[in-house]
Amino acid sequence: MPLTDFDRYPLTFGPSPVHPLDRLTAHLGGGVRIWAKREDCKSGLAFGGNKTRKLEYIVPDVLAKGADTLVSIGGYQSNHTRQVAAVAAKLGLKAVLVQEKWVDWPDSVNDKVGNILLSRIMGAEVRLDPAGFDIGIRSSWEKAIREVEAAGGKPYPIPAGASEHPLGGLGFANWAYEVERQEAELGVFFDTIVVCTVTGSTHAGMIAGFAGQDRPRRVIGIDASATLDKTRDQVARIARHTADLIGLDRDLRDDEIVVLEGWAGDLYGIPVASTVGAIRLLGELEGVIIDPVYEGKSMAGLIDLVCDGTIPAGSNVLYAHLGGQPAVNAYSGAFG
Ligand code: 1AC
Repeated sequence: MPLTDFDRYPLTFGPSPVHPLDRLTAHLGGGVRIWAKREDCKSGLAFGGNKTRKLEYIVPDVLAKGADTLVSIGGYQSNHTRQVAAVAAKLGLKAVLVQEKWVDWPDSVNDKVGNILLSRIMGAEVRLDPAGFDIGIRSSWEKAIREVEAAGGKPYPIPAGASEHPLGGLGFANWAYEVERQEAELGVFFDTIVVCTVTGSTHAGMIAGFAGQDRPRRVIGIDASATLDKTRDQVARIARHTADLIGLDRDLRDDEIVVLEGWAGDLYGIPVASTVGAIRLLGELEGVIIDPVYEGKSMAGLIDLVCDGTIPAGSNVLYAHLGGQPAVNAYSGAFG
């Protein structure tokens, strides 16, 4: 059915702002103009971020099912679980968050500050788990769901990044239509979109949403999972599922599903030199803060793709800022 017919529970202020990054544009040259669309500035919930937009399409199902506890999962510095905690607080529900040790990062406060601190402040029950990184369905999360149930609660399961949720792609399919409306207001066409991708539904939703529009554009996912094949498969699967849900009347082509490698380093969540360089550059030139896990890696990709001409002169690039910056507090060691 058309996207506009899906129930949506508003959790955000409206469209996320779009603005040019003029000093970055001048610094990189290459005849490419760079803009940002700011998921970090879209809601009043715990510093915002991309997951809130996805949760807008999931909350009606939570309410319809009469659940009293959102049960979700991520790494210690998960942005997703922080936004689940915020939404639970706003709705008067409980949140149980399984936080796995997805990243072996040496800052001693990595499990205490940043995103995880915010989740604790918002009253979520945070359960630390020693398991390492994986974007799939996790036994620790399934166990937490069973435990909430056994204790008499009514759990509502939300997988990592809301990505494996059947409605997880809708929020960013809607983002694609929001971009189209903003383009009409701004008098610009973004021929290239750059987005970080790990669990996949942000990127997949964009692909599905843009696929229903008249003018083709390139949606470039920059892998930050360092498990490229898993992320690529998950993006493709969620994009096709979301396209079906919103009634796209054609199959997605393989060339619409672009996940590039080269900026993740060897491990999810570990910043490499290009990540730190990109974070510093955006901070110094634009006063915009990005994070070491997601946006630092996608911005490093954007910089290289402009500098090596892969994104050609004359392009208008829209960089999706997904709002992961609370994690910087847990990464002081990266900035010496
Ligand atoms: C991995 C889903 C993810 C998060 O923030 O936990 N982006």
